[in-house]
Amino acid sequence: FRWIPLSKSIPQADTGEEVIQGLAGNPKTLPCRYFYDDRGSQLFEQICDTPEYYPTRTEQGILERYAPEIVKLTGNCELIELGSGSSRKTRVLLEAYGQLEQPLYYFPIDVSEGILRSTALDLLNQYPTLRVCGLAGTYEQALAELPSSELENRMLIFLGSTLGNLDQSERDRFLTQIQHALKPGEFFLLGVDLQKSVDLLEAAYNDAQEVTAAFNLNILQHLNQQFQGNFDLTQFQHLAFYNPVEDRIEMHLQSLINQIVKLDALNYQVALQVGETIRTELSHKFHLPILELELEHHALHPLQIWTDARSHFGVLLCQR
Ligand code: AVJ
Repeated sequence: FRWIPLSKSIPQADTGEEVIQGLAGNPKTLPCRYFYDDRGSQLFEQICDTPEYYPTRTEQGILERYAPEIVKLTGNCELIELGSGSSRKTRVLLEAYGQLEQPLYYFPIDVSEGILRSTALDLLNQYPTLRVCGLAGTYEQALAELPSSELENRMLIFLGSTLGNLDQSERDRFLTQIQHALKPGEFFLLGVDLQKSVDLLEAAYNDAQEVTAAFNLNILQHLNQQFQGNFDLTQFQHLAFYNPVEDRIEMHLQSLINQIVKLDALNYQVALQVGETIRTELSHKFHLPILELELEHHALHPLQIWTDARSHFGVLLCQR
């Protein structure tokens, strides 16, 4: 089995099952991957450039500083990235691995095919010797179909604290999948957002330009488009706050009125009371010693951990 350059999309009809499950639940929730249609991916890129959203630039700084060390620890390997988006932080790694002057393989995986294609083209222009094969699909789909190695060694890359979007049981399942996808000796590079003052955390999800609010509301637009829905975006407002019991930011969309919304393609409707919320995202903030234990528990052994000077963000290189 070989991946097809430039991009392969796993054709699997989206039944919307998880959407119905989420909206029928108590509390009401939506799977956060529905943020990332092409417009949502663009809005996320804009969030990364707001002054309040510190994670992207902090992680980038750590990678810039320590990429040579990462390369030294792993040697040449194939880079497989889950949730690659614009690959903006990964470019630092591509540069560093490029120094080895050996063939370099990069497999970006993203649910948003638009950003995957444009990023892959861009990278091929910028790094002519790079071999890029993209895969449009979910993490579950991708981990079940990882490319067979051309090289001895592979490294799975999971940056941006996307791990924080999973709840405990989802995280457990995900780390088990990573464990099984990797052969002993292969690597897992993980970026995670760390616990810090509530003010800084809440500001990062309530930026003054309200890009995060637009990003949050766009999930409804995506559902409208994909499932013939009639969500009225002006009848919802963005909420984001820290939940100190669970150590996580929660994003919600709060209904401004009593309303009934239909998703025709799913033959489903949902009633919302004024003030009721749909929880759209969890973003856990990690405590490194606890996370290390959790990784060890999945046979992913942290070899080295790097943080910024303020310990706002952590990058962990783990070996299976
Ligand atoms: C990059 C998906 C982890 O949870 O911080 C940014 C997404 N949501 N602002 C995060 C996000 C609101 C982000 N992840």
